[in-house]
Amino acid sequence: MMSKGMNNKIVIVGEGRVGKTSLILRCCKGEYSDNQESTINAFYLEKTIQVNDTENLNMYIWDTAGQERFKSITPMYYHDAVCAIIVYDITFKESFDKVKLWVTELTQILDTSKLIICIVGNKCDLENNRQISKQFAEEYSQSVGAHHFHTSAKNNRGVDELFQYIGQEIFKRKNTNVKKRRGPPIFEDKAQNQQNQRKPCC
Ligand SMILES: Nc1nc2c(ncn2[C@@H]2O[C@H](COP(=O)(O)OP(=O)(O)OP(=O)(O)O)[C@@H](O)[C@H]2O)c(=O)[nH]1
Ligand SMILES: [Mg+2]
Repeated sequence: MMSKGMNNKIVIVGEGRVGKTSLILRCCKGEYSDNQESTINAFYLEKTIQVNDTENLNMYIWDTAGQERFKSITPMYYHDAVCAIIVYDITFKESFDKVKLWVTELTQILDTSKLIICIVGNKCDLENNRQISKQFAEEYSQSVGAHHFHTSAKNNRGVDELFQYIGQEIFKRKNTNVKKRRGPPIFEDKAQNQQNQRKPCC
C-alpha cells in the first residue's frame, strides 16, 4: 500500500551554500556535483521509502533557496510541511546562527507538536575544518526538540539515515493519529489508574 498525496511534505531550509540541493539530489537521484549552482526557484523531488515489510511511504522533498534575497518566498513552501530539515555547514560557523533563526521562525509559525525538525550538519567529509563542535550542535538540537544528523552529500554519509528516520517518523505519527480517530472509546479504569500511580518510577 502506498500513502499518496502532497501531505508528506518536507522542506529543506538553511543558509546559502550549505548543501541543501546537494542533499536532495544525493537522496533522490544518487547524484552529486562539486559545482552545484545556487538555487533560484524552489522545486521538489519525490522519494519513496519502505517503512515496514509491506508498506512504502512517498515523501515530497522541497528544496528552497538559501540566499537572503529569496527569504520572503520561503514561507510559501514551509507552511504546510510535516517536517523541516534545517541544514548548516560544519565548516562555517555563521551557518549555525541561521539554524537558530530558523528554529525561532518555524516554531513561531507552525505547530511544533506536529512538526518534525531535523538539524543537519553537512559537509562532514571536511572534518578538519570543523567550526561547530558535535556536542554543541547535538545539545542545542535536543534543547529545541529536534533530531541532529551529520551528513556528507559528497561522500554519501548519513543521507539515507536522515530520510529513513523522517519517513519512519511520519509513518509512526500517521498511524498514531489513525488509531486515535478510529479506536473504540476508552473508559478510564480509576482503580487501575490508582494502582498504576503507586508503581515506582523506572
Ligand atoms: N565538501 C563538501 N561539499 C559539499 C557538500 N554538499 C555540498 N557541497 C558543495 O557546496 C556547494 C553548495 O552546495 P549546494 O547544494 O548548492 O548548497 P545550497 O544550500 O543548495 O545553496 P543555495 O541553493 O544557494 O541555498 C557546492 O559547491 C557543493 O558541491 C558536502 O557534503 N561536502
Ligand atoms: Mg540550493
